[in-house]
Amino acid sequence: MSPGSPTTFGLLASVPVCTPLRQGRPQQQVQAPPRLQPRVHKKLPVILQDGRPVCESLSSWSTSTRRSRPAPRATSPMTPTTRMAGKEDMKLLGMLVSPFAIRVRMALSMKGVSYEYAEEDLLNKSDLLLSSNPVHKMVPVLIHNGKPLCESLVIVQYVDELFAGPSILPTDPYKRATARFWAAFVDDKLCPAWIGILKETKTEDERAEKVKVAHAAIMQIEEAFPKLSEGKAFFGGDSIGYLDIVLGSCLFWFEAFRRMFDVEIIKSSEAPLLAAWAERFGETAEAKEVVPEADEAVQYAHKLRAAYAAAVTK
Ligand SMILES: N[C@@H](CCC(=O)N[C@@H](CS)C(=O)NCC(=O)O)C(=O)O
Repeated sequence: MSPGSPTTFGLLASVPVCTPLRQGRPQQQVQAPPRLQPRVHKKLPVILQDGRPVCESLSSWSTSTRRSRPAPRATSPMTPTTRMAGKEDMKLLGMLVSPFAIRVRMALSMKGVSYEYAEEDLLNKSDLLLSSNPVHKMVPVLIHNGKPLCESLVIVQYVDELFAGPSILPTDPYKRATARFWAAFVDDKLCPAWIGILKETKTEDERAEKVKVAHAAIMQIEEAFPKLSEGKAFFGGDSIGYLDIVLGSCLFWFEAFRRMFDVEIIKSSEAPLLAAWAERFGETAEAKEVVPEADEAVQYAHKLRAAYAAAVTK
């Protein structure tokens, strides 16, 4: 949108009944918006910007509040807080096979930021992790000049905003909001299902149920891929961006499940676009630099399942 161009915003938000879904998020049956996220959540609010729907309140807020700002640039804007990579005091608390930590490592790598990396033992968490993320006690935590930041999506956006260089999130406000919508979808719908395969399944039936949920989420992303990628190789266009990192960081775990349980989360027969995207993602320099071999995940999974089993029989 160029500054001053006519824009129509319509907000569909008038139905009063809200049912908490997860973490208090309102849930409401809503008529499907016309395009782009047509059958995903069916919830309010939806903002219509020039006829294009933006779903999820946090995504639409970012779009609507940017209305009067200057037109986006192709690279991260050099605001007073935007820095050149290189001389920052950055420490990342991560774990080799944590897809969430991998997102942050990929973002730092894309911006050319050097940082100290500390591998956490999640069965014996460090005092630094516990004091830096007292709320969730999880990796990743990025400690920048002594100040901790938690939650992978928050950290990736922080890194993107802080450092100059190619933008990780789309610079266009609508595409940016849409990328955030789908990132939230990956974390709210897909991740609990595939992590559930690892943690919560004892029988084949339980596993099959989790695989079904993960698969359904994948099919929705498959349907959205052509529009999000605009016919290009990646969600981010010709090179990887925010959504590529968010979803791509999970792929080696899907391969681990295939090896462990003979289940397929992305079936090339049913999700050919995502299957081809996953191949391309794995071939990128960024993925090769940071994403571990699936066997690392298999080994970790055995260790984790043994720890869960021991905890249950105590
Ligand atoms: N929503 C979080 C999820 C982070 C997460 O699940 N981290 C896991 C490792 S993959 C963890 O630290 N688990 C430790 C625990 O559950 O105690 C994010 O995006 O950063």
